[in-house]
Amino acid sequence: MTAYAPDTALVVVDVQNDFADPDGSLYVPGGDTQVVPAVNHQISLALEAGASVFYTQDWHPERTPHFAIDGGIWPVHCVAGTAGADFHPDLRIEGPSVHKGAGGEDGYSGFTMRDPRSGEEIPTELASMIREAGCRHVVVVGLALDYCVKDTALDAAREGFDTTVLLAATAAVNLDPGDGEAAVEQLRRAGVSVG
Ligand code: VGL
Ligand code: ZN
Repeated sequence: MTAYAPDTALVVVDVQNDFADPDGSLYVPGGDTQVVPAVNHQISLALEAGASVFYTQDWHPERTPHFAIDGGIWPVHCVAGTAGADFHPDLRIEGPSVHKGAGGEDGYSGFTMRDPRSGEEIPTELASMIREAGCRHVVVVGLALDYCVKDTALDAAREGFDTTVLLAATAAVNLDPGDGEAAVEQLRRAGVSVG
């Protein structure tokens, strides 16, 4: 259980239809039934305590090396401006959203994007938004534990934020069974609290 305070940022990762709706192209089991209500509960607790809430959205062009059709590993998902990229309709929206990947960048973190050609890491505005809100603690929830939640939390810790991932408010893709558990191990080794 996390105590929220005014210097906490709750980062809600990629609770979008393609991940959270059973008809989405990259549905994460439990995204709708478990994750959306659990995330909404965290948003309520955060707001009651005066914490800030931020969102990320996976936001791809129609063609990108992120997708299997162009050499990546994923089905087409979260194409900018489509219904699949919209927030799940039941998600409470209480803060700004950072869109990642609109220029065809790859990578999973809400804090950085990777240029698929040069491999260069490009920061998003998320870290500065969190700092400008006066936050030192970051709580990460949303989808998916073994990709965007993990990489967002690892980057938050690298940025120097005291970082927590709430397992009850996330779920794993588990492309390989055990990916979710491996993600938890990796997070703990990096000094992220997993609760
Ligand atoms: C994600 C796979 C591909 C995520 C994004 O939000 O975890 N996973 N793109
Ligand atoms: Zn993606």
